[in-house]
Amino acid sequence: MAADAPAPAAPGGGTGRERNDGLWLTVIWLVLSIAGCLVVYFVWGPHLPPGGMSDSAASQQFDNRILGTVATPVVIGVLLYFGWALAFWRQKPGDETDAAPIHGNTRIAATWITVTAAIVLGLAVFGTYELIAPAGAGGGEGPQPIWKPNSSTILQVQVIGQQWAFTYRYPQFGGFETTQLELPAGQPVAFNVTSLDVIHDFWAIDLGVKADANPGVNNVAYTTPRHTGTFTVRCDELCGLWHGAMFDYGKVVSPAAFQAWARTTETRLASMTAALPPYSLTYDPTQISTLGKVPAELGLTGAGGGYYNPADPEQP
Ligand SMILES: [Cu+2]
Repeated sequence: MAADAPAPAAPGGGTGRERNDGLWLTVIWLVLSIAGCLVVYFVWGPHLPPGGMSDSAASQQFDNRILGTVATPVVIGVLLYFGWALAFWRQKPGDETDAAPIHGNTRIAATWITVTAAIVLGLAVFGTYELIAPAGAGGGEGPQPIWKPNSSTILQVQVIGQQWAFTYRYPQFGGFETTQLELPAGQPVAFNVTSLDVIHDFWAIDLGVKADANPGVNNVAYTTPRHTGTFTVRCDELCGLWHGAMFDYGKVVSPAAFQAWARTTETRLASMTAALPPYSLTYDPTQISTLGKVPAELGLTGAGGGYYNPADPEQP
């Protein structure tokens, strides 16, 4: 059998019409793919998640635009071939003949391997670069991050997860702890993410930040908010009964507004901060003797938020 066999005849036998299916499919696929890629990149792209609220979010949106654009010709090719087969190659009523046997096509095989290898390897290089370029792309990098923002003024924010709330400590402002997450626009932020009990996951969706919160581990993630607004924070690791309720909202404000808020909050919570254990990258909840006063002052009830009392039977 010749290696370079011609394209197989349509199953079910021809009707006498000579139609070059390969040519037609290629032309239609090319036209639809060019149009589709332009629509995906330029029309749909700017609306893809997670938006452009931070540098890592914008970088992820760019990645999604590129990946969507690369996938478009593939999706169009599959759907077009499927539709074409249904429309033109279906079995005619009463036609019992078999389709022509196919024994391979070197040109198609070589093209397939070359194109798919180029796409996969190209995306691997692209993905690696995109992970490194925006200081870790908003992902948790563990306790010793390799990729850091190129800045000497990084705002440190500690994210403490526990069943079932996140609280935030600001070590550069006396180490106060609050349920409010506020960030200044334009300044790089280091999230030091940890947990007091089980594994949680700090996901600041619109900021493109996502880092596991593990007990006894400081997991660092970076981003730089670009403009003011509100963003959603969710726990993204199934962490118990009220996991679904473990979400809140953060704010990006102007640098001046942030300074005012942080100074005011530092002063307002000074007595509570004094009752907290000293700021540390991780905490051992069984060693924390501070009791119910802190959650109460944080305005939290039940098991959520603040440091829990190990002796409290209500606590996990
Ligand atoms: Cu959780």
